Amino acid sequence: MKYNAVIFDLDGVIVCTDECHYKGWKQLADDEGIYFDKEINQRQRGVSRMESLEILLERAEKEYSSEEKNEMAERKNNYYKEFIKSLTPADILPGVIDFCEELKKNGVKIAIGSSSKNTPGILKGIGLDTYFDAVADGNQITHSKPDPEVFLLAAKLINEPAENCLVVEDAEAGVAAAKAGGMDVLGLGNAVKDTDATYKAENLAKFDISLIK
Ligand code: B16
Ligand code: MG
Repeated sequence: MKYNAVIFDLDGVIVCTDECHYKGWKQLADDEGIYFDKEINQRQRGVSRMESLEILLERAEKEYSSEEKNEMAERKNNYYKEFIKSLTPADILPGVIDFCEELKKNGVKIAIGSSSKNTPGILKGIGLDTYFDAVADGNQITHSKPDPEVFLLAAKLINEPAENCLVVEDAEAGVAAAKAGGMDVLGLGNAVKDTDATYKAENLAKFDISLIK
């Protein structure tokens, strides 16, 4: 295979939690009387919880103190956690398992690189908590995507230099993070519009694996 390892983003690549994030932020925005829509939500994909809150607050009519911001981020996370409680293995996105099994069969290591602090709970919910060779997530990093930190950490955990790793991403910030880390990228979903992606596919079920063989 062309790569020794594949690092997967979580939300939007392994499991579709995007709608849960949207609903959590929307509920918070409604509580506070702040305008929020799906276009604004697109810009929150791949970036940390606090940075996502700052994006939402661009439309706020008043200033919030840092205590208030911490409370709001926590409130959104509580809404979000309620929504993701019902995740099961049936929520794994199309093609994920077949793709990973093919990689494993060919001796390619697999890892997660997610900005989300909820990664451990989500992986448990979908039954993949022991499936990956390494998990790098929002609990272990200080700079979220587009900074490459989470992908560089994942590469380090599986002992592979960046150039031997392929990142699978669905968000602009994630594609930028992978490129900044010196990694090739397979862009899925919205990231197919991203000219920086090395390969593009609507989802993993539609990706022709022979391109990386
Ligand atoms: P949390 P990913 C990202 O996950 C989400 O795309 C992004 O919308 C979210 O703000 C971020 O995780 C932080 O999530 O609030 O759960 O810590 O796409 O990098 O897997
Ligand atoms: Mg994502």
